[in-house]
Amino acid sequence: MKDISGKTAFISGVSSGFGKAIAYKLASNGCNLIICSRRIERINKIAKDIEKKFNVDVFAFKLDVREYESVKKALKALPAKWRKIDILVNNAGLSRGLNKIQDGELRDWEEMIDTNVKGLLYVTKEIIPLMIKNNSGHIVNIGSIAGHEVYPAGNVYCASKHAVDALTKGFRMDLVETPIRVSTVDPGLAETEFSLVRFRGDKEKAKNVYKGIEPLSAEDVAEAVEFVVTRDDNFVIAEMVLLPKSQASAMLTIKK
Ligand code: NDP
Ligand code: 8X3
Repeated sequence: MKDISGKTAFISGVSSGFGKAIAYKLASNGCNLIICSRRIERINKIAKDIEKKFNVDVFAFKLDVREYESVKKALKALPAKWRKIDILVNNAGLSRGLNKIQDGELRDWEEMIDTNVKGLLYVTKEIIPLMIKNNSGHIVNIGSIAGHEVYPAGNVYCASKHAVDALTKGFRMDLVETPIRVSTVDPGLAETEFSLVRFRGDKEKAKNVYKGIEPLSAEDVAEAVEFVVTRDDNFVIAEMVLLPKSQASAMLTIKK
């Protein structure tokens, strides 16, 4: 088992859900954190709480992963002590809408592709050179069951997560001659703010998604990421698919 205490993890999308839970979990292993998302007040609060609880250092900043120039600038501006990034968790992501393709909204499609695919690429592009320079690194992408299967009205979200799956495989091939490991953690139904964002704040619709089922929790996903990043250097968990017991596939969930 690899000891990650004193290492540094960069996690995107830490203001809620999986990202937040992953931040607490890695900090509980003694890992220092660089955390970001657009809602800076939430990030600052989380950073303070983690520093107090786990006695680690946290560097928090506001970032919209869709803006390449901001990503580049933020990474270039990292203080020297933060430029040795051992773990990158590409978690920031979202879904917008659940419409048949013929009823889809252009702005939803663009937001999902810009965040889930291009945002992940922008952040990774800036961090890989630092990892290569430091001769170590582990990239963990948060994919989805939607990156393995397509479901009705999931069209563009599923395509974006299939892209994450393809990128994970491509990164692993291209980086095989470097010390950088590449993994993906791919959850099924999990209750976070995901559905609230998908339905643009419609609480009823969001609640209905999880009605009658016991979804995964953000804590479950954080445990999986913890397991992935604490394997020995020669052990790569290429992909890990996580499902709640009542979900057999993206298309088959049993409701009570
Ligand atoms: P949440 O909505 O709870 O969290 C999403 C996080 O992503 C927030 O911190 C949000 O921060 C951040 N984010 C979104 N857009 C941007 C952006 N442009 N720039 C920076 N940060 C951004 O959802 P989850 O925790 O569930 O989702 C996390 C990841 O897990 C996503 O990639 C999602 O696709 C994936 N996933 C979710 C599943 C689920 O059922 N919940 C299942 C499988 C995968 P802010 O808004 O402050 O910027
Ligand atoms: C989120 C899981 O099944 O709602 O990626 O697409 S699902």
